[in-house]
Amino acid sequence: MARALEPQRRLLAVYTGGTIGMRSEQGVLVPGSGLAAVLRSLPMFHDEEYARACGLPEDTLVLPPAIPDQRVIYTVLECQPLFDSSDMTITEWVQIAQTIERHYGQYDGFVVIHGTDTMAFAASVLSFVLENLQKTVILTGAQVPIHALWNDSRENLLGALLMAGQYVIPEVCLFFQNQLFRGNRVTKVDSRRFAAFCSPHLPPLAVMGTDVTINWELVRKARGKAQLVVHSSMERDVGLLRLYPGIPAALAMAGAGIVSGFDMTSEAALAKLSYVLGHPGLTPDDRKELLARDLRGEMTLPTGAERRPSLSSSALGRGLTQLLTLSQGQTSQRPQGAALSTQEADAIREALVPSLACAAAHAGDLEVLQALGDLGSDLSLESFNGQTPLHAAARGGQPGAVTMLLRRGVDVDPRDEDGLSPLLLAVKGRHRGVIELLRAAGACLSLQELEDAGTELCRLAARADLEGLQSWWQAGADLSSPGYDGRSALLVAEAAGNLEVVTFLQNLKGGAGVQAPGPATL
Ligand code: ASN
Repeated sequence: MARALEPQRRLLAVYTGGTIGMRSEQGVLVPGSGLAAVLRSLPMFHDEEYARACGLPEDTLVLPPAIPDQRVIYTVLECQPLFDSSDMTITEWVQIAQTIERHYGQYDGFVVIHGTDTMAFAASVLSFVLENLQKTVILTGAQVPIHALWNDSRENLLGALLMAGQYVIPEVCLFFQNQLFRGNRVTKVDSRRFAAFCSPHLPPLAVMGTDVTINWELVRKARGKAQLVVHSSMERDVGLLRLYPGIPAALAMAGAGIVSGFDMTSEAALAKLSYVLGHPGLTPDDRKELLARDLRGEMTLPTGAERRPSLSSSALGRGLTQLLTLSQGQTSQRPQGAALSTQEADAIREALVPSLACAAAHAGDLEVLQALGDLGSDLSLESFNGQTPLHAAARGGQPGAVTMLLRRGVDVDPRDEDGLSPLLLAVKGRHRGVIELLRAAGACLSLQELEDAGTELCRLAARADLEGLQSWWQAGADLSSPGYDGRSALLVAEAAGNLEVVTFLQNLKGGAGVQAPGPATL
């Protein structure tokens, strides 16, 4: 995804209207046709000599070389009619996406010349309509027409052509005033200054100064060789409601259901609603789930929400559960098009249950765990590395899942392929609630685990990790066990001057004892 090095890169510039080409008609600015001819007359936009030598057609222009041995050749496609962007709607934006789709194979990248008034909406809509982009799509426009002596049209358009011509940034972007933004993150903030747009919650993907700086870590990766998909069925009947202090509940349609948009701009939220509600064949739950997901980089999810998707709320989780019920003889629930024999369904079920149960236990997804148990699945089955759902629940620090599994009678002290027990995993994760539950059910550290503990205890004492030491103590470890050099955790803590740890270990010695409490009963 670095700089594209082909000697010639071909772009399609779709001119939809906007101020950039506007001319005055009876004192009023209206979108002006013939942009290609204007660009042809400006040496910064066209190298006539090179074009003639290559025999380029009339509507195709070529930039002077920005770097040696590479040319950006671009064809201007002028829309009929041209728009002031405040007159544009989803219908026109879907048409732009379809134009890109029609020419997708012929060009290396796309520039959409658009009015600024609704460019943030257009960029947001296009980001959802165009799925699996492998090529750069950049919207740009201007505050002052290209015909004016002092204008921003030239640098904005030239910058957009250079970015799309030289780099593969497989997203819908917006270029303005030397900055390349993710399209669904921008909002228009000024109608008079040249810096008309800002991206309040995401830094620019690239900045053009004396050098071009690209923030590659922000740029979305193309999905393998996936085909471009154009979602043209967008719902038009969507609206924006601004919340304000004291807004009446009836106006907020309380009870209609709310899905958090996190840091999405209102432009992106509106476009996403239109995309998700217009997507055919989805249930209301599917739509809610799509709305809550980051689909095109339009919002930043809190890390916890990203890491713990609920299997029960996902189409995958439900589909799998439905599939699993097939082997229970409930053929009436067979999904349309599924033609599995009972033996095949049984084989799939046996293969899937351990991994599904482990994933559900680790995420604390009691609903899926319960559903799997109710199907008669064995919840002590081991997954690929010998770990059981109890291991997963202990590693994930999920007391609810641990309780459910113990109540279903699973073995409390199973060992995985590396000899690790759920209790040891809970200790390593400092999951005190889980440790308590496992100890109460009779789980014990093995002799080997107890022997190995000495060195780990000294390491924790050296780092003043009181919680770590408490976890080992709670799990039944002898905190006076020596480390590899014969010193105890207490000696190490004293030497390091970790007073809190010293006090804790001395109290154990004097009172409760350095030896941990024995297992109680559940
Ligand atoms: N009214 C114009 C438009 O959005 C404003 C502009 O392009 N600067 O088409």
